Amino acid sequence: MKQLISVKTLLVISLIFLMGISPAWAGPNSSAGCALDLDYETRAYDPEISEKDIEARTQASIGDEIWVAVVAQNVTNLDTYQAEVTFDPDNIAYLEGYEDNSFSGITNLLKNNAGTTIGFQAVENTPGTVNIANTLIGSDTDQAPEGTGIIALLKFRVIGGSSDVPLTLSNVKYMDSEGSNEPLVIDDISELGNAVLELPPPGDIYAGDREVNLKDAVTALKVLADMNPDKVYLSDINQDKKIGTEEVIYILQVVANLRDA
Ligand SMILES: [Ca+2]
Ligand SMILES: [Ca+2]
Ligand SMILES: [Ca+2]
Ligand SMILES: [Ca+2]
Repeated sequence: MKQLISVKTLLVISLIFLMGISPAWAGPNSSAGCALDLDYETRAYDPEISEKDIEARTQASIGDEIWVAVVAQNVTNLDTYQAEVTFDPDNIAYLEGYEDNSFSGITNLLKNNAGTTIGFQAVENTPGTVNIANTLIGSDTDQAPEGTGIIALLKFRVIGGSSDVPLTLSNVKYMDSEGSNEPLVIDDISELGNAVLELPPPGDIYAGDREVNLKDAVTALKVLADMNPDKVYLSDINQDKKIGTEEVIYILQVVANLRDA
């Protein structure tokens, strides 16, 4: 039994984390953090918890593919982690997740000291929640990393919405390389940096150019007339997932300054 635990397999992740046995002792990662970075190309992160190179907001339009880097901050001998990213599945669709990306030169934080990981997963078991987990083979503190780095890369597509769309971290837990000994030490991470996608304003039917003007009204009218106009963005006013007279009226009211965009 002891050996099984020290080897730390997927089984450990699923038993300990997913079944929700809660930790009884604060471990070395009790002051660690986790943040979502909407631009992984800037990643000269501080080893402590900070906002340096963490882009928490970005402009997006319907149809865009968005990469989200999940960043563990200020860790100590990180060995195993789990995290959840939640979102409104009516607004964004989860496409796929990776533990790192050699093409972009991104190595998973767990592999910083030449360690080997096993059991990475980033799966959407329930709509709107991606469960992330990963673990380092063995319990070598020289391999287990310190500081800050990317622990998952998630790809989404924007499919709807016309306002701020949040991506929210929850249920983030870290275990250090000695934490799998008895008693188990798993730290609940409370310093969480969430992210927001800024979608075009309501009524921006044409071009997704973040302006509401007559072109948007004309495009909406063409849609209603089955003329299949170009550059149509579904910017839904009344949540029926289609462009109708409600959108036309709304846009005309904005254009006429009868209401704010
Ligand atoms: Ca960044
Ligand atoms: Ca270490
Ligand atoms: Ca527009
Ligand atoms: Ca509508």
